Amino acid sequence: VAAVAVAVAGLLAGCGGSVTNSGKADTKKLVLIPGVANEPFYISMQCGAQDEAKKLGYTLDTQAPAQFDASLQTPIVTGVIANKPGAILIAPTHAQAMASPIKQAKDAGIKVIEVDTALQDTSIALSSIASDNVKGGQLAAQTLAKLVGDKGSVLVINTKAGTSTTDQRAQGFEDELKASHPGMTSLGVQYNNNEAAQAASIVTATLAAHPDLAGIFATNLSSAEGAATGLRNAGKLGQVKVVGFDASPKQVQDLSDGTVQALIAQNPGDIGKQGVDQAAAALEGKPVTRNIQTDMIAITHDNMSANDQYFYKSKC
Ligand code: T6T
Repeated sequence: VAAVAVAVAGLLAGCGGSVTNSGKADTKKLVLIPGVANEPFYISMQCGAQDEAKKLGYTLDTQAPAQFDASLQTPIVTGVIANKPGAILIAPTHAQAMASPIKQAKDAGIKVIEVDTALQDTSIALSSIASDNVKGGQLAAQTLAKLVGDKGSVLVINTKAGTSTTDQRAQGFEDELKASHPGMTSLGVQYNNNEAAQAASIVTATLAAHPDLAGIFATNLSSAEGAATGLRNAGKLGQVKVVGFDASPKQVQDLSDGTVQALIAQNPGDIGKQGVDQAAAALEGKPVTRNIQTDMIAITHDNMSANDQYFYKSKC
């Protein structure tokens, strides 16, 4: 009997989607699907989204993949569709690979808002809220140029190819070097699979081949945290200048103790807040803004105490 009960429960769970699907969407329910769980950028985004949802009378659930990977984010989207929330706020982990599951959400009548990363196909989401990532890459190049005296070879550490934001940052960085910093040579882009340990290994290998490496642009949190570790391991702290994107507690510590020289901090709390505002507007039949840019700032050791509102949170 118990086995039958389990089997029936399993069947019901399997059919749960269709039962709810036949019902109407819960237009007061929002779901945030970040790129990865337990990471200060997305935690800060979630804090901003939660506060705003509460203020506007919505509930907000968060469901995040264990790794920044489309194959892990896809089943989360599929599961969320079955529960029919009014809207999803999603950070797609891949500009193309996430198009199909996210389009299924749209086709099921769920309002789709992109937070931070975006799909290449701009017809699926109603609104996208993000930093100006090309400009962020440009700002990183200008900041690194000052730190290395506008000369020498520099390395770009990126996360995963196909991540819209970090690809734009790398592009903005490379374009700015070509346009305005002829004395600097880029050794090109290397990918760390969004793992800090891989970024550290990239730094070790690059230093072995290029002992005169002048600087590193680390395009996100994992690359910057790992770059700092790699330089520490190699005994090259301070000798190789690092400009990193993001401002996790570890990154802020690295800035404070001089391991990295600058951080381009984003405003993930505001991305979450504005994502909820756009979702609410879409659900309430009000005008929706297709693209919203949130602010970003270059923080150095000298101005860090004045900018602590940009430091990311590890809990709300
Ligand atoms: O840099 C952020 C985010 O903007 C990017 O899209 C992915 O990486 C982070 O989440 C930091 O880990």
